[in-house]
Formats: sequence, C-alpha cells, structure tokens
Amino acid sequence: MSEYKLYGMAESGHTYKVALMLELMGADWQAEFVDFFNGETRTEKYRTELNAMGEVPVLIVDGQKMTQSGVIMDYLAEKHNQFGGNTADEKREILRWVLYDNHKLSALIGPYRFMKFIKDMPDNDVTAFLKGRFEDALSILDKHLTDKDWVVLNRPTLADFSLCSYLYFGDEWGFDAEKYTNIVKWLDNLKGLKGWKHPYDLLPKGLNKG
Ligand SMILES: N[C@@H](CCC(=O)N[C@@H](CS)C(=O)NCC(=O)O)C(=O)O
Repeated sequence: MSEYKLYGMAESGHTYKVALMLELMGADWQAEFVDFFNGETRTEKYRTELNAMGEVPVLIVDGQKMTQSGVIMDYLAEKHNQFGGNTADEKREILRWVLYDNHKLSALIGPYRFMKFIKDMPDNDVTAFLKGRFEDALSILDKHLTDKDWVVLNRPTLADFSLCSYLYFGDEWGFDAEKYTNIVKWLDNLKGLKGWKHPYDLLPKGLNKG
C-alpha cells in the first residue's frame, strides 16, 4: 500500500496542487477517484467517512485524514523538508500567497470554469462577476512575477503549486496568455521541473471532456 492516498479527481485544481507536490517530491502516493460529478462529495457517507466539509482533496496518511490543500501541502513540506520556507518569515509569506490563491484565484476560476466549460452555461451576471474578480487577481499575480522565476523564494514552493493549478486548464476557461506574459513564463518554469505533469496525466478523470 502507498504511503499517501489522495482522494479527488483530475478536473479538480485543488486536488492537482497536492498531487503535483507529491509527484515532484517523488513521494509514494496513489490517487483514489472521487465521483464528484455524480454527487459523491454531497453524500452523507462521504461527509461522515472522508470530509465533513464535503470537498476534495482529502489526503490519508497513517490512517489520518487531512483536508484543505494548503494545510496538506504545508504538512508535506514540513515532513519532507521540501518546497516550504526555512524561516518563519518565509513560511508566512508562503501562507500569504496560499490564502490569496484560495480566496481570489482558485475559488473564483474554479466555479467560472465549472459554469462555462463543464456545464456549458452562457455568459451571465455570475460569470461576469467571477471573471472581473479573478482577472484583477491575475493582473496582481502577473505584476508580482515581473523579474521573478517563482512566487515567493528563488526556488519553487507550495505557494507556486497552489496558485498554478487552475491555470493549466486555461484553454477550458479562456486564460489570456497575451495579457499575462509573466504568468506564462512562470507556468513554463513549473512545467520544466522534473516530474511535472498536467492534471489530466496525473489523476483519474470524472468527465470525458478536456
Ligand atoms: N479550500 C479548499 C477548496 C477545495 C474545493 O473547493 N474543492 C472543490 C472541488 S475542486 C469541492 O470539493 N467543492 C465541493 C463543493 O463546493 O460543494 C482546498 O484548497 O482544499
């Protein structure tokens, strides 16, 4: 049995953050498919046995369940002494970007992509609102990445893995590569890491799309 079991699916950027980190660390892990698109995370069984918050990802290690991608990655960084900060200041700066990602990027791009690409919804007030918000956050990230290879340190950290996730599905929700050129360069830096894989090559898919 593998050391780590990661519950989720390939369409989930939040699951991908953790899967990418496990893969880049060369950890002994396996993916456990969650049938999200048929409502598994909404079942009583899932919420009782796996995650009371009703979300993916969930990481199982030594029989312990962990949720929230940022918390899971922080745990992995500390345990494997990789992709985290060395000092308290560095750790806080990583946390700052993980929180920013969770609030202003992943939490907005995820639902936008869900509505537009997965549900084929026409543009509406909600999609316009989400797009306006995440485009501002993308501009902020792009500006931050001017003359930087990585978001926080001069090496990749879990902040990079958190922020990049939904951007690798960019063709599905209309990421504007011409507008965010620093982000494009940074995504290529991540792609250049030994062991990097696209979400669809790293995790089991729930849909025949993409
Ligand atoms: N902040 C959480 C977000 C996780 C999340 O939103 N996962 C989505 C799938 S990508 C989910 O399970 N959503 C279920 C729902 O909102 O009902 C994390 O980083 O783990």
